[in-house]
Amino acid sequence: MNYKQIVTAFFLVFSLLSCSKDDGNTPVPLNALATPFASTASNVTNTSFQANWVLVPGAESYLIDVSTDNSFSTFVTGYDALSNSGSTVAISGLSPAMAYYYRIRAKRGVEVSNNSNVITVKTTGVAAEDPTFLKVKANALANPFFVGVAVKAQQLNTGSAYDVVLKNEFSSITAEYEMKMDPISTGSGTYNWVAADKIVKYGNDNGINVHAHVLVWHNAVPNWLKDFSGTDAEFALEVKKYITAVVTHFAGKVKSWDVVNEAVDDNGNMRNTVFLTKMGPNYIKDCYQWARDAANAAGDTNLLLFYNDYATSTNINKQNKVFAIVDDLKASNLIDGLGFQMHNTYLSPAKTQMEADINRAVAKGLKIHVSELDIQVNQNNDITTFTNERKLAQKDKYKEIVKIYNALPAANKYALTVWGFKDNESWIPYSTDLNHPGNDWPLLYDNNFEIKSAHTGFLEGLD
Ligand code: 9MR
Repeated sequence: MNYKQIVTAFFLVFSLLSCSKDDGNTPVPLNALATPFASTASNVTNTSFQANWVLVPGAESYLIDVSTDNSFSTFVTGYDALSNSGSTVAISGLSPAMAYYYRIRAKRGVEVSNNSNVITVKTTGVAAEDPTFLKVKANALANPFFVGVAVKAQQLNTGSAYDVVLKNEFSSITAEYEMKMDPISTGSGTYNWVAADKIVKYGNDNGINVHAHVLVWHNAVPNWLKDFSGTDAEFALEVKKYITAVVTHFAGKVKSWDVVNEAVDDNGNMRNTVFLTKMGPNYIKDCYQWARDAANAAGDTNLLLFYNDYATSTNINKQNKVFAIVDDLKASNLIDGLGFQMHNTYLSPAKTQMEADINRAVAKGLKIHVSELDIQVNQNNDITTFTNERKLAQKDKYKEIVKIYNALPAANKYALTVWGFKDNESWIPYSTDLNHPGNDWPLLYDNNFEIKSAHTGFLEGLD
């Protein structure tokens, strides 16, 4: 090779190298396979979609990845580098209402391009709910707790839908109203035990825990006691007689009692009830003492005594007053647990508010009962049907409270009770007590007794 040939060869190599630089710095092979562009999915159904991309010059085939996470740490079965020679492929066998991600690489011989952009596609339809039974999952936890439901005596007939669901799913029951004073107390010293006995027997016969609700509540005072014309001291004796009779009647058959319910007003003061008016501020302590004495006298020294109230997570004045009552009872060893009703909405209370509230009771060594859980999704009456978006928001909120509960120390766990079965039988829709302006869907089962996304959220809270 002469000098001229060497110079020519040098220039040829130099110019070839220059042409092959894509950024001026990094040499890449000539005619490198371009990265394909993934385009939007088409024909989306509840179980499939069509993945699309733009063809790349020189490509012989394409590799398609489909995943349920956008970092592609796992792949949908059958879609890990699936090979295809066209510009579209049908992806099938998917689950309804789920997000999927796909990306494409071009291939020529052994050469494979970079991954394309990632396309997100959500399948249509309604998510299939997890059919696992609540108590089965809760019982398998390292630190299990009771999963409870509010019941009515008429639901507890063997073979009824309620009976079947209850025995499958729940390990605790609370009477929604039939163990309150107004149905039981028919007069001074006279009692109607029929419905309450049926509920307690059902629990006992089926190995289901019974949380008894409630001895003293201003909203459940029978007329004869409301209209009581005796002295205040005689009124107090009637309350004592009632508490003693009822606690004695169910001693050994129920695990716990809500002794006093909702004694604090929303303004953070003692609620102005007939009990406060006639018995004075010490009435709460008296009621707990009478309950404890009756249980002990009947040989039930393990009865758990609870105080129960609502909206303490968002109303700090109320929360403070409740804890002042708790401290007072605790000083006399008259309280074992605190019930947080949790008639919540899909927006409130915030996680941190619930945690702070519950943790105050944990710090006092009390058992925690989330005692009347339901989650409204239409408190502002802005929907007429239960939308998918609200279903998922409600699911998340159920998951959140169950997660908070499940994270409690073992010694503080007692039960998490849902306030009823089916949406259309809940006290929430159109409730005058709540000033609820419309329909709502607050529970775990729909009107047909099908499990809702809320139920799946409950299960996910146990993960
Ligand atoms: O949900 C209960 C409803 O069916 C009863 O008619 C009502 C009166 O007994 O009580 C409802 O339950 C309340 C619970 O006992 C205490 N916290 C508030 C609940 C909703 O009012």
